[in-house]
Amino acid sequence: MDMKFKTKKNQDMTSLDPTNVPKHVAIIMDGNGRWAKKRGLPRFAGHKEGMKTIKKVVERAVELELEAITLYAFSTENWKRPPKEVEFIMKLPSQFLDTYLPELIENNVKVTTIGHYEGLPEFTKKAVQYSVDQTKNNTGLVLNFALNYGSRSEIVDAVKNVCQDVNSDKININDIDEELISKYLYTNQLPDPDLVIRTSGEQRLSNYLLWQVAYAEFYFTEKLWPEFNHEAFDEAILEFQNRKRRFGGL
Ligand code: V0D
Repeated sequence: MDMKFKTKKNQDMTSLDPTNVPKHVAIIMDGNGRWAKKRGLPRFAGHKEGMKTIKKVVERAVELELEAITLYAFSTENWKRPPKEVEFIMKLPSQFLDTYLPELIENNVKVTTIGHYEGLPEFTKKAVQYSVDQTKNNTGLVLNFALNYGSRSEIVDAVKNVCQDVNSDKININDIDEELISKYLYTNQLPDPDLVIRTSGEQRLSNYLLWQVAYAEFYFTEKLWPEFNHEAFDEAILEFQNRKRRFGGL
């Protein structure tokens, strides 16, 4: 083995440690439109290509036995895009599932969603609901799609529900602590993300999982989402592990 890159504890810094992967990776899949533009293609083509990347990342996440990945598929801000583009994007879940649902089931993947799902078009909801139903008893990777999602709105919803439960004497004001707040968020079934990945060179959180990423590592890459692949995902996880090792060595 190459002896050049090792920590004090004699850990190899150049290859993935499969026993120390992040539990939950949250991803902002940016750069689909830019990928298409670079090739003289319409933005739609980039969104379609982006679905192939989801497949690759899910395959790798299954291999590495991650607990969950949360993908920012559609934010509440994305409604401001041209109507034709929104219309196209809303057809992607059913396309994705037509192609990949059998493979997800085979891999014991459980599909879930967070966000204001009821605000999506009927045909989009149907496709997503079907895949959630078909995979609800699966016990492997949780593939969580943030759809019509905004983090501040999620926190507003949580506050309202907490107040309602105080009003109806289900809980006492003194019961409110960080753990309770976490249970009122859409992500209550999941561990907090330990790694956030954003592609396409942007370095912002864009109203994504604000509460949940309090202790997460952030990984930014210039790669556009359609260019992101197994190797790029491994690189992000390796960087996560190396940061943990450096921190652990202090
Ligand atoms: C567009 C790149 C898969 C990023 C990927 C409705 C933006 C392709 C889904 C999907 C989108 C969602 C739920 C589900 C199965 C698949 C998806 C949207 C956008 C927003 F159960 N790709 N994808 N959903 N894009």
